[in-house]
Amino acid sequence: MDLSVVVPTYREALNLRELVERLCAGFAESGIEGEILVVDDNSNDGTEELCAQLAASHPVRLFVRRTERGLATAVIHGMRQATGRVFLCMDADLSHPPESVPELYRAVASGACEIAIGSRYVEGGSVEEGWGLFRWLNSKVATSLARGLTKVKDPMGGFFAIRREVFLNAPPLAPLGYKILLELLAKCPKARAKEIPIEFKDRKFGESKLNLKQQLLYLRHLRWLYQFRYPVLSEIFQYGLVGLTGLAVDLLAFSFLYRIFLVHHLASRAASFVVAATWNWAWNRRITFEGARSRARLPQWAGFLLVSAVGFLLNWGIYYLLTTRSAFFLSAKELALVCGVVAGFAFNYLGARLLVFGRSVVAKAAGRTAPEPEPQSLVGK
Ligand SMILES: Nc1nc2c(ncn2[C@@H]2O[C@H](COP(=O)(O)OP(=O)(O)OP(=O)(O)O)[C@@H](O)[C@H]2O)c(=O)[nH]1
Ligand SMILES: [Mg+2]
Repeated sequence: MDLSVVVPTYREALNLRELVERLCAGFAESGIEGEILVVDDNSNDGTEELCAQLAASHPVRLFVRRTERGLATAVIHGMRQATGRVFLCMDADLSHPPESVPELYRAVASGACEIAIGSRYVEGGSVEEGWGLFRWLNSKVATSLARGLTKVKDPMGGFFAIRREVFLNAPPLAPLGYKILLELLAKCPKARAKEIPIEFKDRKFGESKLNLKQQLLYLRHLRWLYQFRYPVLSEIFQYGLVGLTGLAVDLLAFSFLYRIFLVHHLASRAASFVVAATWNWAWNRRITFEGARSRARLPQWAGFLLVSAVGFLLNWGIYYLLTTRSAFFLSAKELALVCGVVAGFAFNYLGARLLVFGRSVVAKAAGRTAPEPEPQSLVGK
């Protein structure tokens, strides 16, 4: 088998016949021995009956997942059953032109690349006129957020061909939501990718399944992928982000106690420190070091407070030492302040990572896997 085309479907019965016929015409014209694997998530819209009909005269196989939902995991499910030398993934709604499939296939089969991407954003590629500003902006923002993971111009489209071995040898895949191509590009950075221009068409039948929930899933997926690619950097980034919110909490708590309850300013300062450190501990436990969430809370909290207090003293102590011992820093107090903050932050982060939370987050990010496939019903051989 040359090519396995995997098509995830949810309520696409109105589009499937045309898709299969146009794909098969392309196979015949280009002399490709191809199969089409439809992975449906229990649409109950006639997809099963239609595939049974199509399978009589076309190389179509249908897999139905009865309980699971999700585009990306459906694609993985299909690719695990595929027999071609090249796998190709495309939408069912005819947005991805079936006539481009042979070109994508040839790019991979010839060895020109390992992943060939049908791209809207390289020269010659296009989207249909009438995309509103919101839709265009949405696509652009989503793509820019993935810049640190891939240089590909259109990693969001979901129309791509991939060499069988690259897929099978990829690290454990755990996509959330829609972005299976981004998952593969991020986890297989050595695979050579090539973008081939396509004309993207808007769907004529059926409804889009891309909703707000999918967009939020995308943000979580991005976080997982950045953790996978840059485990230490993303940990420091998240730690810093939590720290910034902690600063706001510190300020709020201090003003509340000092201005409203008229507590002595030093007592207010000490109390707001405990409140902010507790806030930071809780969010770091939940987000930055989520692998350490199963550990006992109380000793972890106490350890975190201790590390934060030492970090605070270090911060302040360095400022004090620099400005009392050095004439240079005496006239550059802001620089002394920054030195203190950087040293305090570094100590806090290292202390939290090594002493309080442990090192489990990296392993956690690398070890996430997609759910195991459920038993399937099947049409076609
Ligand atoms: N198996 C499966 N397929 C899905 C699921 N969600 C979407 N799909 C399919 O994935 C493809 C892309 O979904 P669309 O709804 O077209 O999403 P989109 O292309 O981003 O949105 P539009 O541009 O509005 O069409 C289509 O073939 C859908 O049927 C799902 O949960 N499970
Ligand atoms: Mg679509």
